[in-house]
Amino acid sequence: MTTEKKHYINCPICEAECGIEIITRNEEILSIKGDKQNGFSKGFICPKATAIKELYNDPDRLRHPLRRTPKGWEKIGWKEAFDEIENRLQAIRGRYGNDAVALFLGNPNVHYHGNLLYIGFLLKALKTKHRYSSSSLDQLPLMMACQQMFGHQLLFPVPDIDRTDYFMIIGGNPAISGGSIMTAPGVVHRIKKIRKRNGKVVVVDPAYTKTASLADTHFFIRPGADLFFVAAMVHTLFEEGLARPGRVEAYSKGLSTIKEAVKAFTPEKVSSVTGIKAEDIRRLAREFAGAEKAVCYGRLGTCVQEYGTLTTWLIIVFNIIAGKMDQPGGFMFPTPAIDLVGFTALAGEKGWVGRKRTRVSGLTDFGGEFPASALAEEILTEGEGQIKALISVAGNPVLSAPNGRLMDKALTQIDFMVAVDWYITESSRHAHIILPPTHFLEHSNAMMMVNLAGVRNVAAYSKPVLKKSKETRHNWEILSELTARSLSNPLLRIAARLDRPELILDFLLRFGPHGSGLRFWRSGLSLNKVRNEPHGVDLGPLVPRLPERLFTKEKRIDLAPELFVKALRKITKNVSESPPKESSEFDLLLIGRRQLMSSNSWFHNAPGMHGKTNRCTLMVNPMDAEKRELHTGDRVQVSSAVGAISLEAETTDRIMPGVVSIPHGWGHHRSGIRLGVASSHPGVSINDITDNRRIDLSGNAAFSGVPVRIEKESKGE
Ligand SMILES: Nc1nc2c(c(=O)[nH]1)N[C@H]1C(S)=C(S)[C@@H](COP(=O)(O)OP(=O)(O)OC[C@H]3O[C@@H](n4cnc5c(=O)[nH]c(N)nc54)[C@H](O)[C@@H]3O)O[C@H]1N2
Ligand SMILES: Nc1nc2c(c(=O)[nH]1)N[C@H]1C(S)=C(S)[C@@H](COP(=O)(O)OP(=O)(O)OC[C@H]3O[C@@H](n4cnc5c(=O)[nH]c(N)nc54)[C@H](O)[C@@H]3O)O[C@H]1N2
Ligand code: SF4
Ligand SMILES: [Mo]
Repeated sequence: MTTEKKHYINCPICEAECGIEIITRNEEILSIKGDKQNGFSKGFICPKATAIKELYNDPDRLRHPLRRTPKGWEKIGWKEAFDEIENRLQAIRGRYGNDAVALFLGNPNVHYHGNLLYIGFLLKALKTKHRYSSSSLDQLPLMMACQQMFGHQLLFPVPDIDRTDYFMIIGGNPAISGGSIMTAPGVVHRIKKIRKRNGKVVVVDPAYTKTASLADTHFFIRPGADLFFVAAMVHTLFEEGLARPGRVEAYSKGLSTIKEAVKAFTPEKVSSVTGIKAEDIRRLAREFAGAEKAVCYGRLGTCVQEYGTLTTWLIIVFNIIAGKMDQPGGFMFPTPAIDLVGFTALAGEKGWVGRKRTRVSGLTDFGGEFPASALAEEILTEGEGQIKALISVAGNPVLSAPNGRLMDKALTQIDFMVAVDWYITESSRHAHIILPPTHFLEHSNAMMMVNLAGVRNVAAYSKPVLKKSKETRHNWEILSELTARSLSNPLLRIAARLDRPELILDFLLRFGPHGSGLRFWRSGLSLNKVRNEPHGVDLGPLVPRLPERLFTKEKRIDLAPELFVKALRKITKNVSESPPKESSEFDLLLIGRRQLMSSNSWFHNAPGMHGKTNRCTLMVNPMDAEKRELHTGDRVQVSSAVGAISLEAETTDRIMPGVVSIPHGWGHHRSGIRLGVASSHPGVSINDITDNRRIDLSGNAAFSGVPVRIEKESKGE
C-alpha cells in the first residue's frame, strides 16, 4: 500500500530556517511547500527550498566513501576508509606532531545540530593548534566585538525588527540572504511592515540591493569606509547632546573614552572618504537617536573589510549610546532554547584574543582558531611546523577563501586530505578520501545555532523525513568515528562512539533557560516536548536581558576595549577632508554580492536554480563603463594584485561609481570536479583575485574593497 506522509522540518540551508512542509510517498518527495502553520515563518520559503528535491536526487551527490587513486576515484567501504585515515593520520602525527594535522570547518556545520555537538570532540582528540573555519571569512569581527564588549564571543545582539520603528542596515542584504545573525524568516514582509507602521528603513551599501529597494532611503558608501561613517554618527550624538544610553549606562564603562576616541571623526571630515554628505550623516544620527524604537545593524559588508572589527564595535556603541540597546524595538539579546552561550561559558569557551601565532605570517588566533586566510601558506611553506594533513568538514575553501588559487595549489601539494562532503568539489577533489554524510532529509534536525540570533525565541526539532540506507552515515557518526580513530586510549575510543545527539539535545533543552530541568512532570522544554510540536514551539518575543546576561568580569559592557581604542587611534591620523587617492594601477574597488538562487558555492548543481541568463557577471556603473567603452555582455578582464579573471560585464546604476561587484561561490570550470550541472554554468571565482594578505584586526578576510583594474577584452580573446 502506498501512503502519503506529511513532514514538517526547518530548512537548514540558511539562517532563516523557514518551516517547510514536505509530502512524501514511499520515500519519494512529492512536494515541498512553506509550512503555513509555523508561527514564526508563516509559510514563507524561498526558491532554494524547492531545490532540496533536486539536491536529494542529484546523481552527483555521493552516497559512499571514495578513495582517490591514480586511475580515478574508487568506491570503498566505511571501515576501509576509516582504517586508511587512521593509519595515515597516525603516521603523520607520529612523525611531525599533532600540529601537522589541520581542520577546516565550513559554513553548513552551524546548520546541523549533529555537527555542532560532535565537532568539539574531534577538535579535542586531534590536539592540533591548526583550527580554521569559515567564521574568519564571515562574522569573526562580530565575535571579537562581542567578546571584548559583553564577555562572550557568541553573545550577539539582534535587531528586534518586528517592533522597531527605525531600521538602519549597513552592509547587509537580508532580502536576498534571508537575514544573517538575525534569524527572521520572511524578512521581506517583516521589513515592509516597519514602513506600514510608519517606521523608516535606511540602507547604507555600495550597491542598490533588493533590500535597498524596500527602504525609504539608500546611501551609497565607499567600500571599507563604514568605520568613518559610523564614527561620525557617534561623534554627532556626543556633539549634539544626543548621547543618552539610559538604563544601560549603569552597567557600562568607557563612555568618556569613546567620546574622546571619535572626536576627530567629524561628519565634514569623513564625507569625502565615505561618499556620504556631512548633513546626511548628521541627519541620520539625529533621526536614529530621536526614534523611540530604533536599531542599527551591520552584517557581512561591515565585517569583511579591513576595518571590520572596529566598524562592528562602533555599530554596537552607536546603538548603546543612542539608548537602543536591550530595549524592545532595538538591539536585543535572545533567550535561546538551547543556550550555547551559557553552556560554552561554563566550559570556559567565551573566546579570547591571541594566545598563539601562525608560523608563517605570525597571525594571532581568536578563541583557538587561526584565520582561514593563513591556511594555504601554512600548508605550502616548508619547515618545522608545516601542515601535512587536512580534514575539511563541509567547506569549500578553494572557492570561499581569499586567494583561492593559492588554496588550490596548497591542497594539491598536501600529503593527506580527508573531505567530509556530499560532492567532489573544487576543494574535495584534492582529498585522498571523501566521506559523504547523509542528506539532511535523512537525519533529524534541530534549531540550534540560529537560536542565538532569533528575532523571536523559538524551538524546533524534526525527525528524519526519509529513511537512510544502511550503508550511509550521518555527519555526527562520521565525526565521532574520526574522533575515536584519533584517540589512543581504548576507553575514550568507546566513549567517542556513543553517538546519541538526541540525548545531548534533551539535556541542553532541559537545562536551558526554558527547560524543565529534571522535573519531568512539569511544564518547560525537553526534547519530547519540542518533538511533539511539528510547527515549532513559540517562546515569545525578545526580552531585556541586561545586565544578567553579561559575561564580563564586572558585569559591565566595555564600550571602549583597549585593543579597539588603540587601533582606532592609529586610524585617526588618516581622517582628512581630502578625497581618497585610488592607485593609478588599480582604480576601482571590488565587492561581492549574494544571489537568491545560490548558497555560497553549493547550490549550483541544482538545475532549477539556473535561469537563461548568466548570473556570474561583473556589475559596473555606467559611468565607469563608458570611460572604458564597455557594454553589457562584453567580456572584461578584472585584475588585482593577486591575479586576473575574465567574465561578462553588466552595466547597471545599481552599483556605486568606482565600485564593481562579482558574486562568490562560482568557478566550477576546474578539472576533476563532479558537479555536472554546475560545470555547465561554471562562472569564475571572485576569490581567485581577492587577497589573503588583506585581513582585519580579528584576522577576518577583507573581501570587500579589493583594489582592481578592468579592461575590455577584444572579441575572440
Ligand atoms: N569573495 C567572497 N568570499 C566569500 C564570501 C563573500 O561574501 N565573498 N562569503 C564568505 C562566507 S560568509 C562564508 S560562510 C564562506 C563559506 O565558505 P565554505 O563553508 O567553505 O563554503 P560553502 O560553499 O558554504 O561550502 C559548503 C560545503 O559543504 C558541503 N555540504 C553541504 N551540506 C553538507 C553536510 O550536511 N555535510 C557535509 N559534510 N557537507 C555538506 C557542500 O557540498 C559544500 O561543498 O564563504 C566566504 N567566502
Ligand atoms: N541566497 C543566499 N543566501 C545566503 C547566502 C548565499 O550565498 N545565498 N549565504 C549565507 C551566508 S554564509 C551569509 S554569511 C549571509 C550573509 O548575509 P548578508 O550580510 O545579508 O548578505 P550579503 O548579500 O553578502 O550582504 C552584504 C552587503 O554588503 C554590501 N557591502 C559590500 N562591501 C561593503 C562595504 O564596504 N560597506 C557596506 N556598508 N556594505 C558593503 C554588499 O553590497 C551586500 O549588499 O547570507 C546567507 N544567506
Ligand atoms: S530562506 Fe533559507 S531557510 Fe528559508 S527556504 Fe530559503 S534557503 Fe531555506
Ligand atoms: Mo557566511
